[in-house]
Amino acid sequence: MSMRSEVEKWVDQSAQLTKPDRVHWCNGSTEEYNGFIRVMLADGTLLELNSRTYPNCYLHRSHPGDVARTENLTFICTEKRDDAGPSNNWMAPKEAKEKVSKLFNGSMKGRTMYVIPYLMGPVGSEYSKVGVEVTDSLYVAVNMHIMARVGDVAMNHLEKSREFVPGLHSLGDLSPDRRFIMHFPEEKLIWSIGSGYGGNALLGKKCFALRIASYMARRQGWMAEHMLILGLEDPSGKVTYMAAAFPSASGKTNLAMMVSTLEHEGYKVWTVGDDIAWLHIDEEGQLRAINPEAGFFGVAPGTSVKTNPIAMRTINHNTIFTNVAITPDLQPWWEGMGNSTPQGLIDWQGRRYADSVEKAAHPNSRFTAPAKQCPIISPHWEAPTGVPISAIIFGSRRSTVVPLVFQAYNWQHGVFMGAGMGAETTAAATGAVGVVRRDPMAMLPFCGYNMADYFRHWLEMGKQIKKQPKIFRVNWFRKNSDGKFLWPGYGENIRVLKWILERVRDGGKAVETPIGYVPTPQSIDTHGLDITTEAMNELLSIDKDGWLQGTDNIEDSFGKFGKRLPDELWEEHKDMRRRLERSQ
Ligand code: SAT
Ligand code: MN
Repeated sequence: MSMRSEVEKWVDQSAQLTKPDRVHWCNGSTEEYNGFIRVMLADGTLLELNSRTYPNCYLHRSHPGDVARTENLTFICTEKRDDAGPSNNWMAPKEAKEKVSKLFNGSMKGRTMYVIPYLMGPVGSEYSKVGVEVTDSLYVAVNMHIMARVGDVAMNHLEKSREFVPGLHSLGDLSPDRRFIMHFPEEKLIWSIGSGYGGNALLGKKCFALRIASYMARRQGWMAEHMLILGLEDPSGKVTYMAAAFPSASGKTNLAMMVSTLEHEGYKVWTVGDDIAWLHIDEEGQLRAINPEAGFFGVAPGTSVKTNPIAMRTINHNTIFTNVAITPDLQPWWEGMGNSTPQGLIDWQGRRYADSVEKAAHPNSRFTAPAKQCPIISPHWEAPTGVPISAIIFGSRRSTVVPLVFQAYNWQHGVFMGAGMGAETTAAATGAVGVVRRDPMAMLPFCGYNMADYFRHWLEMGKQIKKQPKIFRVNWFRKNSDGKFLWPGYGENIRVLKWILERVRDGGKAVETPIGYVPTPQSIDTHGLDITTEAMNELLSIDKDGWLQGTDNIEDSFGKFGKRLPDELWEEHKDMRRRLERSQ
């Protein structure tokens, strides 16, 4: 059977279940995109923004109860519960299908089903993969147009790759009581109903490119990671690539698009991706990364000409905004845009904003913009073979304990560092914000199988890489006792990347400490930066009690995996505790 017929067969089955009035196959063209936009403007699901300042930009307001990923309604449905592991919600595949097919039954009646064949990864890359999403949401269709490579390009790739990940999506009634984001990794299938938002609904993103892909990657010997990819150009013009894992809404987009404050010295950043990396080992044993996505689905609040001027230039045309506020002359607005609250503002729910206690833009409001519009997009961002990775960075928000930057002793220690990473929760998922939880490799909500096996896979991959990338931990978010950030962040983070680059090249001064190699305060270039010596010392200080407490938290978190957790990680844990106890 041709691959097209395979896709058709699955689409027919989906249509029989959901009973749409019409089926539309997307071809990915600009005409199609524009046509969809017109329909959405007519039915009110989109509002056109100021065409002078934001040409071809639109606002979508989601259902107020559907504004972020819902981790409690996200399931990994493997035959055996233990294969999903203790960090995932689990349901048996049969039970999941019975339960959710009742909700899909007739869910598209009176509506159109859009069939979206899409390619994740550069055209012509052997690392790229095809998904097919069927959805009754035009909002999803237009977002997928931006976030992935849609249409014939995917169907053509499929003829060679001969494998696709089907994803069935329906808005249902948008009630969280009937919302399920189901993954069947063993059959590489996604079923999502009851949400139209972000990672719940744009199935190419977290559902495929992380949860299903991580499962495939382990079997096939590669890695699917929640990482940005950037190129750091040095004064000689050489570009070194780094991949960095941070939880959602923790500054990946800002780091990936950073305007370096050391540009006059010749240090400059190139963007390859801002959210997901697929990592492969090539024939020479070199780790290489591709960005499977074609767009950015970034957090709007906090994005400004000061914090991320590149993003501001990326998103002022051809962009879809979701749940931001608007000014009376139809310009998008959010908290932290760098100007004062405009008069006559309309909030994210379409109400007049009167300086209420609530935010005008939802804290998880987003922009969807084509990656190619980024002024500093790397010339290699679509290279079929990807870019070579020399450093891996783990980062998260931690107001205390964790220093600005430090380096793991070696790969195994780095895997331990990632696996034990604590992170403060953000508005990207529903639930409390600012609570510290263990978020291994920033993949806690995104690993499609037992994370103990995932750690094992990291350890095994390390053995196969000839020149192992060095592994680092960063934290831009440490605060002093007054609750003020110690580090300026944003473009000044280039100073930390510069030290990382030096370490990659076996330079850069550091001291050996119980937690890893910590830079000496002088080895971070603070030239021209208004920062006190005390602040630098505090940023790089080791809070022994805090770290000992951390090792207890890691013990609890590792303990949940039982015997499946690799012994190597327990050894690293034991060694770190011993080093801490011996230190003064
Ligand atoms: O909603 S998304 O999962 O796409 C964004 C995020 O939470 O990282
Ligand atoms: Mn993300």
